Amino acid sequence: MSTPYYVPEESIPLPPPDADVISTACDYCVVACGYKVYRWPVRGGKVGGPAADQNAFGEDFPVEPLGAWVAPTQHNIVLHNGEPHHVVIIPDKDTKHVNPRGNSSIRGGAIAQKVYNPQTPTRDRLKSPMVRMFGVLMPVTWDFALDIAAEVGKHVLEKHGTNAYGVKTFSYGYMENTYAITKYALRNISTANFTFHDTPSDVTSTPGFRDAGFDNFGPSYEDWRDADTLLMCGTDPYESKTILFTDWIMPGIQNGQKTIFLLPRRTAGVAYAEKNGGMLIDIQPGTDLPVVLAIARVIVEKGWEDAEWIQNWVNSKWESSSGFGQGTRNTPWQWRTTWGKFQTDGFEDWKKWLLEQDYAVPEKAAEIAQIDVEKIYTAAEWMAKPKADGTRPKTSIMIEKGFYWSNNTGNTNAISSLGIICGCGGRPGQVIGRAGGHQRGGLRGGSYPRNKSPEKLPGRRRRAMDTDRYLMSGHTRLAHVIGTTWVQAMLGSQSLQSKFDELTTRNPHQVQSYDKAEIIETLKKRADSGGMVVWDQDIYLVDPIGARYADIVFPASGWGEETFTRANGERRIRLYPKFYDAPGEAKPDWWIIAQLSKKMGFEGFDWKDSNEVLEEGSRRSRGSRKDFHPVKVAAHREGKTLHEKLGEFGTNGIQGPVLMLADGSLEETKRLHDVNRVLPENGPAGPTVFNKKLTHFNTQTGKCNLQKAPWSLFSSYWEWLKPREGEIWMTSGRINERWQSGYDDRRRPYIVQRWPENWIELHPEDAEMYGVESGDYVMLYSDRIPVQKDTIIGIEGDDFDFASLLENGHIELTEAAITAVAMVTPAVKKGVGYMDFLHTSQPANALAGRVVDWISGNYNYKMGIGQVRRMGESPYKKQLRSMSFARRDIA
Ligand SMILES: Nc1nc2c(c(=O)[nH]1)N[C@H]1C(S)=C(S)[C@@H](COP(=O)(O)OP(=O)(O)OC[C@H]3O[C@@H](n4cnc5c(=O)[nH]c(N)nc54)[C@H](O)[C@@H]3O)O[C@H]1N2
Ligand SMILES: Nc1nc2c(c(=O)[nH]1)N[C@H]1C(S)=C(S)[C@@H](COP(=O)(O)OP(=O)(O)OC[C@H]3O[C@@H](n4cnc5c(=O)[nH]c(N)nc54)[C@H](O)[C@@H]3O)O[C@H]1N2
Ligand SMILES: [Mo]
Repeated sequence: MSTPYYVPEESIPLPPPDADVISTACDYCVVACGYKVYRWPVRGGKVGGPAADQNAFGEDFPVEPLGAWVAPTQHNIVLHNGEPHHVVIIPDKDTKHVNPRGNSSIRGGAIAQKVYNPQTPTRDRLKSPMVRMFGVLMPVTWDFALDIAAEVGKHVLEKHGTNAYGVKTFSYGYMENTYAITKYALRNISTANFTFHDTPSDVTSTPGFRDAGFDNFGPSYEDWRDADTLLMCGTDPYESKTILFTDWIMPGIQNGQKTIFLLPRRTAGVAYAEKNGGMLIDIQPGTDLPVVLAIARVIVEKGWEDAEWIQNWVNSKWESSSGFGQGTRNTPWQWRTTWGKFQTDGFEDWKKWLLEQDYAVPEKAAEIAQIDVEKIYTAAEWMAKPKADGTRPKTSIMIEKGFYWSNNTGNTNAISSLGIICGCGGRPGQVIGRAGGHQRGGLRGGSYPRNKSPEKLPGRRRRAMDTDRYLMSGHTRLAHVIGTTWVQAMLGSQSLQSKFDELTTRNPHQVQSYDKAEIIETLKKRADSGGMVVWDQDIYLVDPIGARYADIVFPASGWGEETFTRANGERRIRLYPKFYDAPGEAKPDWWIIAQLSKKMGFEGFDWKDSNEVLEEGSRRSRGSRKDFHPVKVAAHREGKTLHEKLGEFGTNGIQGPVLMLADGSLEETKRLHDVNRVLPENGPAGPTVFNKKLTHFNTQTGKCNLQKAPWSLFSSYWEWLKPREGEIWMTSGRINERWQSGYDDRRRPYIVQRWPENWIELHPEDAEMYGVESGDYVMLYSDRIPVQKDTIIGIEGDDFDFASLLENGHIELTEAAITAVAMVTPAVKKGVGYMDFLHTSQPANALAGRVVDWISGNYNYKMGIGQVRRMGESPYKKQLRSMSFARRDIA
């Protein structure tokens, strides 16, 4: 253990009036608040003064009532053009959107601490490429590292085929980067062994939304505010989308919004809602589906459904069938409905099915979820009961990870249907969508070669490869890892880690030479012998993927170190300009990929800067939810680059998809599925594409598909997993103060002090059963973490059901254990332990099974189980300097 202590700086300089001002956005969560960077040279010792005409803010200091504008954590010193500069980075007080009051979360508010400064804990940023020789990662030149990577890469492709070449990458790391990475991996290497940081397979994260016709990010932030009733499933946006909660949802609640949370824990956002008339439906993990369907059942039994909406916007029998032409069943929806388990002939058919499901009877659902049944009736009433004057409440539904990382297909199907009958989708304050995770930086430079994936059921379309299972089977010979911890983020992480060990460090072919040719030979032999070589591209050396397994490490540069573009959770596209020099030889991800691709002999990677990458990629955004292609056309007409044009929009950005009108002006999109929107009569002008989603839903007819959501597809797993004697659920998620694996937080002394290591919330009764108090060190362990061993070719539809997998010997039970500091609190439901989802040294995922949702291919990350054993007192139990065991569910 370290001895975390943090002594705040006392004063920081104010920017002088002539400081450079650069508009950007926060690097962290999907909300992406607008920020301004004030930058001025250290040389000369010039600083701003307290009078309004002496500083860049034009304010007299100290300003009231919020006190000083700038906190010590908002100042840093960086190199800019090789010269030390002060930077002050604060939320933009002048922005009109996203964070219009200039607010920020704890994370974003301290983003200045993220930038590299050798005098701070960021000093260990990766500064040069490294190659592992004699067991040690040694700094080398770019050419040395890239030559090796290219030669070994080409060999793996030639000798072992494209699928032996695995690429696991962030999906969000700015469009310039994701475009380059996918062009390399999907268009050039063309490997099916490809996926993103948050899923083992490149598949949709919300299959039910996809099939119902909902875009994940249709709503705009004001819609969440303007709903009369807002159901939030599996998320407290206060913790994970803070400004969306404080600046959009809280004003809604103050305005009378009825807010419902579906969560196993009471958090600060829940406490605030409850205090203002809202409600928590405190389910046990994995039981959302019966509760959601029970709410729907109450609604249809009372006849409270939005009949007019259903009449106009739900596919009838003939419309449903029109999706099934004579040819191949090639849309994901057709593919999934071939099981015959989801498709309905419209509302009456769906209603009939719903009323036949015993688990959707409120009393039964309440029993499964262990909740008070009255909450189901209340939710139905708030969401759908017409008001005294006959008008309907405007209802919206938000989902996020607790909901769709627990029963992925089932929950997203069920919620789509509940949303449809409540009239959610496409109207102000009446929307359904994801709250979001990371920012939206994906831009595809190639398509996934699905026909190469081994995942196939007879007569059905192939599904994207499960890259973890493929690796576990020893097929991956080269793994190129870009901006993810991989091992700790995926499930059954300890058994995954031991496979990595076996394939890399325990393989006999280890580099014992400084000679490039010999290094290449050794790594080729490793791959040929059934082992694996690893390239890791990151901003820090991460354990174990970089520190232990990587043969080559590529140092990446990120936020503020290159000019980039990204969209947020309401499709708002903004420019993130470079404002300081990256450390050492670190290079942006697109550049690293371009050099490697060129050395491997691929063409089309001769970009001279990030703007060129985006300009090339812009056409790939056409028709997507963040279509910005018309912005490029407009920019060129004005003699500007795309980046220059995007920069003009500042922190307000431009909300996609962007249309160009006949007169050449640009039109933004407030919400998707906007049934009231009138598109230009003369059709799309210039480069514009009219996506069906602009005014309709994303289905064969443009109307929604009402689908069944059978509990049986998931219940065999849930029943088997359900805590047995002495066990509790081990679920996990985010807290406000920490960002992801903590790569920046670990380098912020005050966050380390507050959250020095993994912790677990335990209910007082469970704590008593285990003899544990707050501040005790506990061991969390299990000997029945299920892991699906192999890829099977199914014959019967049910072959992938958990019970069949178990019966047919495809599931192996593994052991796992991690430590944590106990936090005893009634905020968490009895029988549930809740911990941080990603501490690199104590990863929660060790305790969650590596079994994918068999319809979608996603992991159900939230579904862990285990036991608790007290180890003794942690150092935090008695000293008050670090950690805190005070309740967090306080408004
Ligand atoms: N502060 C902070 N914010 C973040 C992040 C971060 O690391 N830190 N990460 C970002 C990213 S990448 C993502 S994807 C998003 C995720 O955003 P969220 O989905 O909001 O985050 P989580 O905390 O993972 O999950 C939310 C809640 O799900 C609940 N939960 C657990 N099991 C179940 C279940 O079976 N059913 C239901 N209904 N709820 C359950 C837990 O109580 C948990 O508090 O957050 C983004 N924002
Ligand atoms: N139990 C459980 N497991 C989960 C989840 C859950 O809710 N519960 N959620 C899943 C989800 S939604 C997510 S997003 C994943 C998160 O899992 P990861 O993707 O593993 O987590 P991050 O910390 O976001 O990883 C980012 C990595 O990229 C590096 N990095 C930062 N900036 C850059 C850059 O500009 N370039 C490069 N090359 N590298 C950079 C960081 O140092 C860090 O190592 O976890 C998944 N796993
Ligand atoms: Mo995520």
